[in-house]
Amino acid sequence: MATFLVEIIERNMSLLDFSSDYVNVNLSFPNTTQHVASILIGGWLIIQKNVPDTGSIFNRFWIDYRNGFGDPTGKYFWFGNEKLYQLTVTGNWKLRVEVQSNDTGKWYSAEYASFRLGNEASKYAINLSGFTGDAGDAFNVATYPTWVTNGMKFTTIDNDNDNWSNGTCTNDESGGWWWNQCGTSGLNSFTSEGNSWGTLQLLGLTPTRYVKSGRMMIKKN
Ligand SMILES: [Ca+2]
Repeated sequence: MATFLVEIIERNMSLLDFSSDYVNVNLSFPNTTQHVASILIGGWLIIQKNVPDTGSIFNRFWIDYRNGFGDPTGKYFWFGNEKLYQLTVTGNWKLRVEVQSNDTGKWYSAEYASFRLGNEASKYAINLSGFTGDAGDAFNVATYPTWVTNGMKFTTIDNDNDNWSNGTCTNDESGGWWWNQCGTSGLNSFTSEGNSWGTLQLLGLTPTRYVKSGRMMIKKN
């Protein structure tokens, strides 16, 4: 299999709403000719950003979540499930989630030592293990089995793969995600009270589960 390529083309970019040093990269994928403008922060590749107030931008169809949308230098961004699948089959990748409490403004983080997506035929099912961090493991809420989203398929408004038989968990506010019935991790809403990282509340860290801003990133081991 071809190797994962990263070409550094620019340094020290400044992003809206997040302050840090960034490296802008082009990604080249094995088996395809596409090149994707992307951003690394401290070696982490940004795969999602959300600052609620972005209209219904996350209320999108399967093909959009498959291919990706938004701008990694802007307020919202989804890297794309197909590219995530192609990257995460090339070796072991870590996932880092950073969330800002809508109540307190404080940031928390969750890391998973292993992260991969299945292919499109598997509906890009997510597989996570090796949690660490102070935000809690909202993908694996042991006390609420129907909220465990680790292992779930991806669901969009036009491709319902969740476990809620009476409808889809992806409504106007909740956006595409790996839903169960439904879950307490969800960062692709366009409202502050749609985005949630439920372990913030379950662990007593914050009054509610709601997330003001958030981002996700991956790094190859
Ligand atoms: Ca359903």
